[in-house]
Amino acid sequence: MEGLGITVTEHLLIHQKQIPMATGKFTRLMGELIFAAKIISREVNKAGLVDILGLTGEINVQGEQVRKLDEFANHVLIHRMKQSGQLCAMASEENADIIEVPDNMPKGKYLLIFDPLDGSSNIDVNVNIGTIFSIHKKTSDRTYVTVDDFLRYGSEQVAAGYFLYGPSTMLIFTTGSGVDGFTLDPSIGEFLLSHPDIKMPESGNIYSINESYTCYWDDTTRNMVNYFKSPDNHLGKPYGARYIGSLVADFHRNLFYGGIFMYPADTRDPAKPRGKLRLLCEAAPLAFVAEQAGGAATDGSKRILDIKAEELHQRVPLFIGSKNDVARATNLMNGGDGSL
Ligand code: AHM
Ligand code: MG
Repeated sequence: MEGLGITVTEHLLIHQKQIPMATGKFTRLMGELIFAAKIISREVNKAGLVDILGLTGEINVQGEQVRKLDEFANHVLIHRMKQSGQLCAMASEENADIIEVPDNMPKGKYLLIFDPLDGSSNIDVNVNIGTIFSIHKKTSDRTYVTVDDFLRYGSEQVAAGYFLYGPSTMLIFTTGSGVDGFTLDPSIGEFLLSHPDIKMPESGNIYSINESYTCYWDDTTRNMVNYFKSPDNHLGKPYGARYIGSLVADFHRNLFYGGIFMYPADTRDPAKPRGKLRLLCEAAPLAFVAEQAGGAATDGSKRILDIKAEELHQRVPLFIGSKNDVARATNLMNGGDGSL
C-alpha cells in the first residue's frame, strides 16, 4: 500500500522541513503525545487480563463515575506531557481546573487539551475507546497561564486528532493541511502511515444518535431525526442506524463510510437547552478533523470551529460528519426541509 513504511515521526519531520520557520518543537510535542498513547494502548489491550477494570467509585468533574483506565490514561498523559518541555499548561476532561507545568520544569508555548479515554462506558466490554486531543499556541504575553488562555475558537487550533484503541490502535490527526491516519504496528511499536490524505464521503447513509433521548428533544430535533429515518428523504430510503456510544469510534466509522453523528440538546429545561459533549476536548478537535477531511460540524446552527469557549468544560450540541448530511441536519434544525 502506498505510504506504508513511513513512520509518524518521519511524516512529522517531512512536514516540518516544508515549513521554513519550524523549530521542531511541535514535532517533539507530538512525539511525546504518541509515546503516552502507546502506553495507554498497551494497558487498554491487556485490560481484560489484569485487575484494572471496574469503577473506582470516584465521581469526575462532569459528575460521572470514573473508571480505572480513565484514571490511568489521565495520569499517563499529565505525567508524560508535563515533562515534554513544549507545554505551558494542559486541560483534561477529568480535571476541573487547568494543569500548569510547574516552574521547575522546562516550559513551551503550547496548550494541550484532551479527553484521556473517550467512550469510557465501553471499557468493560472491549469496545473501541479513544484519546481525543487538541493543541493550541498560547497567545497571551503573560508569563503564567490562566483558564482564559484556553477559552479560544476551535479555528485557532494548531493541531487536533485522536488515538483509537480498537482491533488496531490508530492515530488520526490534522495540522490544518488535510488529515492523515496511522496504524500502530505492535511488532515494531511504531505508527505507520496507513491512510494518507483521508477524505470523508460528501454524503452518507448512516445516522448515529442515542435515540432513547427522543423524549428530551424539542420538536424541531425530532423532525430532523425523522427526516433521516424517512423513506421520503433525499435518498428515498431510511438511513441506517449505528451507535457505538464512543464518540471517537462513531466519528471514525463515519469518517470512512460517511454519515452523520448527532448529540442534540436536552431541552427538558427550555431556558437552558444542554448538549452533553464538551466543546474544547471533544467537539472542537473532531470538528477540525472533520473539516480538514472535507466534512462539517455544527451545533445545530453555528459552525463548531466558530464557537469561542466561555468555560473550560462547556458542553455543546453536536452534529458532525459528511458535509451534505450535516448541512441537511442544520437546515432542518433551522426550519428548513432538509434540501441543500
Ligand atoms: P465520556 O467522554 O465520558 O466517555 O462521554 C462521552 C461519550 C461519547 O463518547 C459518546 O458519544 C457519548 O458520551 C455517549 O453518551 P450517551 O450514553 O448519553 O449516548
Ligand atoms: Mg471521557
